[in-house]
Amino acid sequence: MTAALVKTEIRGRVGLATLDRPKALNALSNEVIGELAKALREFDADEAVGAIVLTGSEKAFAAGADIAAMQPWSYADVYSQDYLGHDWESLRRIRKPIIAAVSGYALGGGCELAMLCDFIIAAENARFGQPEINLGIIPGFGGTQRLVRAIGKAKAMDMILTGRMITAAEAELAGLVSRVVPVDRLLDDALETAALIASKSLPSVMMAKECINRAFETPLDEGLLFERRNFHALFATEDQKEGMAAFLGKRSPEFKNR
Ligand code: CO8
Repeated sequence: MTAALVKTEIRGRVGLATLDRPKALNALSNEVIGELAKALREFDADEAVGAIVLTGSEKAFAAGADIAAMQPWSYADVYSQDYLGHDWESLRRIRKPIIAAVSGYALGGGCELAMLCDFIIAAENARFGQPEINLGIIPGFGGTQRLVRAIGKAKAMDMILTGRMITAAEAELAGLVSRVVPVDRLLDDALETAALIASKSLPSVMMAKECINRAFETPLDEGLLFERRNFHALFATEDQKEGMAAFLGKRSPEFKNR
């Protein structure tokens, strides 16, 4: 039996998935992504989990797609296996919030995987980049789309056309990451943040995620209507009654996630 490439555990109400392929700096082979997709789907289906943290090692969140595996592939190989389809695509259908806790390198597919998460907390040593151009290819898992939305055209063009890496500080300034923390605080900070999110009412958390993501897919008019209808729908939950009663009663809410 081969060792797991993605370690999972549940801490409180937080599902923690850790990429664990240290010898290749967590290079994202199909096997790694297959295991990750399965782990995240299980967290998504588990009532005990309210939020998810995805992390790597101190040296690398993930140094990209597996270059050794890709090097010999022909067009027919990547097309017929629908490389970056299937498991890769299924990652974006996870409905619970996912925080990427990034230390070290987040390059190529690693940067794209972090961007696919709902937000990124970076350690001070984090380095983000889309170096595919140095390999004679381009980003293939959302880099040309999500990076532009995250940091704007000028910086995205700069990064993708030159392949240069940016530091955690530059990533924070550009809006790619939500905050930067010391390396030794990264996991605790991400887990505490996820635990805070998991303490809220899950339907409202999931709807908020869905509405924010819809902002990238629709014209403003449609997005506002989508938001308003979901807002209305939350008045059908017990947690809305509880949350507002708790506020008025000057006590903490006890959410039941229904
Ligand atoms: N694939 C396979 N193996 C890798 C990768 C990778 N992406 N990155 C590092 N490794 C391996 C190295 O080959 C090396 O193996 P070995 O010890 O057997 O020689 C080991 O990891 C350690 O790496 P280095 O010795 O190079 O470590 P350094 O500290 O000197 O350098 C770097 C670290 C700067 C991160 C360097 O390893 C590097 O530049 N890596 C490649 C980064 C890169 O180009 N990434 C983009 C890959 S292409 C891509 O992601 C396509 C995206 C399309 C979507 C796919 C979604 C995943």
